[in-house]
Amino acid sequence: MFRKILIANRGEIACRVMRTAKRMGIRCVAVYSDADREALHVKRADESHRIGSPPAAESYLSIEAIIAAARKSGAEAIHPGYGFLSENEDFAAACKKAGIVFIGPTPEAIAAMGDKSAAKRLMEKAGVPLVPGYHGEDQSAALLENEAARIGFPVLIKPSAGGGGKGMRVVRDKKSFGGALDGARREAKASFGDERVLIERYLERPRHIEMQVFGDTHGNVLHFFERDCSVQRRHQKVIEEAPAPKFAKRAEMGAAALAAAKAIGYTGAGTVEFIAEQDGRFYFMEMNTRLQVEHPVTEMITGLDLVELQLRVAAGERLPVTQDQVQARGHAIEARIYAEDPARDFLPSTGRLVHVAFPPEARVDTGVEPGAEITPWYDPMIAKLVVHGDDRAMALGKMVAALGETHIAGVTTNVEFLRRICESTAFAKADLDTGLIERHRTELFRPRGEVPREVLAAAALAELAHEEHAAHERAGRTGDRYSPWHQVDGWRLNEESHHDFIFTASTEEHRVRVAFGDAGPRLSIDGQPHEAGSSRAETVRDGRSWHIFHEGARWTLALKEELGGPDLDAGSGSLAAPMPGRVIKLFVEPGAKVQKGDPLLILEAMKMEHTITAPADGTVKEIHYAAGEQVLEGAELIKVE
Ligand code: MV4
Repeated sequence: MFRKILIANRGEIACRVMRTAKRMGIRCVAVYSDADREALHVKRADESHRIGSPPAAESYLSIEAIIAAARKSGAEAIHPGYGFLSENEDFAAACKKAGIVFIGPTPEAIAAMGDKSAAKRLMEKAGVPLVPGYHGEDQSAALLENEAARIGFPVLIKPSAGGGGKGMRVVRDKKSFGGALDGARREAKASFGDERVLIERYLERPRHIEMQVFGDTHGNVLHFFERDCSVQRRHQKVIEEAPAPKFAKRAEMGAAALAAAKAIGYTGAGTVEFIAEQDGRFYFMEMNTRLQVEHPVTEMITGLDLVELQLRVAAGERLPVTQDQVQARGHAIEARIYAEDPARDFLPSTGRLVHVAFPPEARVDTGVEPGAEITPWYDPMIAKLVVHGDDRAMALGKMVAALGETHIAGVTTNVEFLRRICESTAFAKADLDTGLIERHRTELFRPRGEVPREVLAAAALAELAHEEHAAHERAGRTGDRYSPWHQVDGWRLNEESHHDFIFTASTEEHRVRVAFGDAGPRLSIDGQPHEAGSSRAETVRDGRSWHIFHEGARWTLALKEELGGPDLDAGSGSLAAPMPGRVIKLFVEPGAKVQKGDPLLILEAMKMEHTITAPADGTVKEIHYAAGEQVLEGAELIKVE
């Protein structure tokens, strides 16, 4: 086994790879751009090397910089993670040339699957089912149109060079074919520098189901079952699960995936992607020659560690299991948590993570910690939440709970959106296809309404508690912990015994009054008395704002101003007791010169003695009570000028 590996990636996948490598006693080398100096993957590594400036092209995509870092560190192998250079055949070849093991397939296998059209021809030869269509070299318009008619409308024109849905055109009848072809060619040329297209029968409600495969260098190839990744948004996966629900063709798909992998002598972790019709018929789409983002759901149902297997296979070991030994147990679901704003067309949200808390019950793969920054330079994924249950319903229940306990502040996230998907009837029924989000957009994107009163109440009480705590801190510093100058609960300086808070949340404005009585605080919200409810809320302070996590939603309330609170920096004035009590000692007489902090009198209330001190240097003008006298709430005790 390797003694030291370099991870040519960042974020959660770099941390994920390191977790397994460290468990196996392998030393880990991180690489980082200037934007990632403080990143978690750098902290988690045994050693780290700077590879360039923030743009990926100048760092994480720089083959030379990464090979140089590997040489310098003495790493024997490089794990590419996903994205960046993971499917770059030149990188795999450069590693080989440098005498470093690329933890992945051969450059030839990467190349064979990189050309999507050539891959389909190869798969056709290997007997892997393809969508009925045409993917030949002859690109004359007349021939393509004839092929479309032969396949039968609707058809889909796809760029040969592209994946990911870019430049695809649905054509519903023969007369629109010519125009659509011209458009598809122009877009393919602009996007991929290659105007060749292929034509397929258009599937109206396809599912995305993919098979995890693994090959070793001894000729063994296994599959680790399928994942359903149908819940996507603009070709970005949102939720993935394993096994695929309501899917009866696992064995056939497994056999097809093995045939695909064997056809190219595949080694390492790979994924064979299929599109499946609602009745289960499936067709090869493409093969990803890397570890996938969603690999954890496969790990959760099989109990295998795919990174460990990658390392073993790359080191020349045999796969440690046979196909029969790989069993699927239960159901796993993964949700991708992104720093993005669903209300703003999923615009990435950058900034510092003020607060990050994940549920202990879920597997959380993340590359960030509280205080980390989400920068505009890279993919804004914050974490992957993965749950496992005996069946899909149990896993789904766990996911809903886990999303509700995922509390992130500082950036906007898709957590609530994910929860809505998980709570939707379509997803609960596993009525899956790639159009699920679009079809249910009214339900999934409905506005969430006004700030709940419970949330406003929680914010007001949290702010009050915070101010009280801050007052005690100040009192602690000035040596008089019980001075009412430093209290915000019952003691007021010529003020009423309540606090008013005005909170704003986007266009809303609410006033919360907290009044103090013998039985504890009483709240009123926008003039209406508020009874504390039974729901729980977590509060996180962020400057003059509060983030309130309540029933799966996050609300951010800005404190507009505070009315009726004590002026803690009061230089002079009168001192009033907003709670009833008794003066038990006087330290001064009228006319006495006092210095800031001098004790003036002691008041006893609620079984506690409170020493009242001078707020500033000055002269005692009036004393309204003698020792032993009862004091009513709000009464002015003493006046200092
Ligand atoms: C299709 C299709 C329907 N019919 N092919 C989109 C990405 C590309 N890799 C393949 N894609 C599709 N190919 C035929 N013949 C629908 C899609 C498709 C899709 C596929 C998988 C996952 C999400 C998708 C979202 C929209 C369209």
